[in-house]
Amino acid sequence: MQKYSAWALLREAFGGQRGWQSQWRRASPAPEYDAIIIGGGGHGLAAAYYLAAEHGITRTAVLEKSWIGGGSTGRNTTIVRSNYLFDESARLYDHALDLWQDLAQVLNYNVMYSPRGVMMLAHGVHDVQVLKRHVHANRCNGVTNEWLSPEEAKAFCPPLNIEPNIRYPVLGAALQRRGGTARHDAVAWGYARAADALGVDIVENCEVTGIRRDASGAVAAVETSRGLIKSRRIGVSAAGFSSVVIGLAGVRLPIESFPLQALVSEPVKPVVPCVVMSGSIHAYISQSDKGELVIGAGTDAYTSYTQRGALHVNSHTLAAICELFPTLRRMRMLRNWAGTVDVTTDRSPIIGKTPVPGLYVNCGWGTGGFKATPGAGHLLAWTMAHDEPHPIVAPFNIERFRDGRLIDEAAAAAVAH
Ligand code: FAD
Ligand code: PYC
Repeated sequence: MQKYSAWALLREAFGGQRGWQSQWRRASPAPEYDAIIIGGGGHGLAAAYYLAAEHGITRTAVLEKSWIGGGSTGRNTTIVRSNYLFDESARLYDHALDLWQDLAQVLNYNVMYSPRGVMMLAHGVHDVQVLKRHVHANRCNGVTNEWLSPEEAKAFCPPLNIEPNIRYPVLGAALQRRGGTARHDAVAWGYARAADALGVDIVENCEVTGIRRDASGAVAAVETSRGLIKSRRIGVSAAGFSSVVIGLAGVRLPIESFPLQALVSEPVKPVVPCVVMSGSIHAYISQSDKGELVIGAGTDAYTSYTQRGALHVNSHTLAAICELFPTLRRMRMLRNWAGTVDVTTDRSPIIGKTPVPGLYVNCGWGTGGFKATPGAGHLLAWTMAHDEPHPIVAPFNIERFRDGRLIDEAAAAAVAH
């Protein structure tokens, strides 16, 4: 027979949740919501906003274990683009890009979306073939993208070194003029303020530690560091930690988590007018409106949840940046950091229903989910409200890994991983 300690019996009597001591003091019933979103990043906050604004589901709680926007939303390098290869991805990322156009007006919050152009460099024959394939596939799908000669690339970005004898010669570039940047934390704050105004509760310092299911197997409540909260509709948008959170309901995801690093220089006057990326040399650069050069690397080579990365990754990236932009060689680094990204086998996200009734997931955006923030939130909200996948996200289901219907976007991810 199983033995219980007095503490375990007391905890059981108060519902088994970790915050049971405070429940003892308060002895109030657990609050109940029409929807819960786990994760207060841009995606989760956007989902809560669209649930309220477009589906009338205003009794929604966003539960965030630390502070809103403190995850990858506030750590990313803000690149927005939609030049992915496959038809399914073209629909998904262009849907997000469409929402970026008037997001500041919709939220009445300046998200500083700046379509200054995203240029992807080719350094070898294989790069040229891959990027030209993307240009042609994008144009067939109505997604803007064009091929530039090295001279045209330099005209678009004057500090770029196109000398033929350098270690990474520029043989051409794919340019998406509609791509660009936005201010990452303003996106989280804008969605949070707009959702809050519609009645959504945003609860910070509230870590979800358990997901409870009823006798039929459907979700019924979450256990949190602040007590039990009930809901029959739960969306998980906890990038980097999604397999841990979804695992609380007994579902396994084909996801691995890696650190992804970036850094900024001291601020200087405008010098880099667009975004320049190079997937094959693990480096990319843009300049923020504050003047800092924003530089990023590929993912670290090992799995980790640490949100800090290995030094050699940055030094490799900076060597490549200095070769491509010799005028920047004497710049100083101001700060560096990392975030945790959750990566699927095919480098495409998972959005939709899970095998557990009432439990929905939005994850696996890897190195590229910032650009998707409005679209991911919009489509997750639709899916939760209708209890069926929105047609745009239907191909991005969990079952594709079982059925072999992968959407392999590793080359379009542009950031090596
Ligand atoms: P997050 O902002 O990470 O939000 C998830 C939230 O869930 C976090 O706040 C976390 O605290 C919370 N959470 C986790 N577990 C729990 C729990 N148990 N209970 C409650 N809350 C929990 N993408 C691009 O498109 N362009 C880029 O230029 C780009 N650059 C990047 C550069 C770096 C260095 C990094 C790290 C990422 C980059 N990305 C980029 C990827 C992008 O940042 C992410 O895909 C995107 O921000 C994910 O948004 P999110 O809202 O889903 O996640
Ligand atoms: O997806 O465009 C992207 C990106 C750039 C840097 C990290 N991710």
